[in-house]
Amino acid sequence: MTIVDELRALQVEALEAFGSAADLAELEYARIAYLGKKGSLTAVLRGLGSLAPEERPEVGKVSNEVRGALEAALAARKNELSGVALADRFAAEAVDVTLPGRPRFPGKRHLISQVVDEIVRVFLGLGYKIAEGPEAELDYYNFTALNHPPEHPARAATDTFYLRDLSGDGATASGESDVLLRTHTSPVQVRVMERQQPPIFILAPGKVYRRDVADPSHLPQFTQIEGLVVDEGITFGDLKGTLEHFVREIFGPERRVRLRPHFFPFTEPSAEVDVSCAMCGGSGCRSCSGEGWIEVLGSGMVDPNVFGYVGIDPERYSGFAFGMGAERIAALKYGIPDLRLFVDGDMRFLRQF
Ligand code: 2NL
Repeated sequence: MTIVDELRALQVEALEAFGSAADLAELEYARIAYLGKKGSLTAVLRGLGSLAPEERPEVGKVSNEVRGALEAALAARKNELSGVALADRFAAEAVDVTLPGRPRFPGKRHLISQVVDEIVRVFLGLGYKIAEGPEAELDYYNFTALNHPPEHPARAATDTFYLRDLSGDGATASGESDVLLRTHTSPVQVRVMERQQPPIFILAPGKVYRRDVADPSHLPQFTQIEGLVVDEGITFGDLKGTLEHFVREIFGPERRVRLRPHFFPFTEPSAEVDVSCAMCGGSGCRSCSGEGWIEVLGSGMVDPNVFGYVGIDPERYSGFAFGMGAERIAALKYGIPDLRLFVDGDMRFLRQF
């Protein structure tokens, strides 16, 4: 075989190798094999030196043609394979914009916080101010100034969490007071009356604590909302109108309100407030135990003894007060059968609201 035949055979072989390279890496191997420093074409050209002078022009011409053909074929195949590689990458990274989105559950306010906000808005609308105070409270503000006699059962260590229990009746001769976790937010209102003369229109929402075992209708910690109005000429009619407005704002305009006589140490007279049952409209059903009415809060006219403790003149001023549990209001409004659901932290329940 002449050297020219060898070159032509090499060209055919190399073109075949370039054409069958499946990707850029295989093509690079083929380039090195034929056109590299130690490649087949280079090896043939090295043999040129031993040719007879009259053969050289012809062989040189053919070898240049072969090199040119191989380089052109290599460039064309490289171009082709790069296009394929890019198309493969686009296919692998493709995003199907027609797929439905994955559902996300961003955080939200707890149902009790939402209900407290809703109630707060109703009273802000009536011109009330929000009042706050300590959760660790003095016995004096939680019980004594609220007209609880020393032997009142709510003061027992079985009903109230004591943080500092000095003597058993709330105070010592030195004037020190027991410290407890407040059992209602009334002490917040006592503190306001102590430093501010009427007119007083306040709402006191906050956490309160009672030594109860959790069951469907009791929690050892819950959220109380109390309201207090003190001014000249405040009557029981003002109390009733205020509570009717509140009930209709929170539960709906068709609900009726009923006041039942009751007793609280800090109000006289006192009344419990019932709302007509949402389930039966008042005729009686399972949800209201056949009563037609459901209790939602306690209320009354501020006892003059309480005014005595805080330095407000009971001859000039009168007032009303009310208190409710936010968890109980939420349970009634949303038909929730067990208050413990609010504190168990089960997201399947909480997410619904
Ligand atoms: C209930 C009943 C009530 C009050 C709270 C109050 C506060 C002051 C003076 C007089 Cl400073 N009264 N608060 C009055 C009546 C009822 O709460 O069932 N709470 C969960």
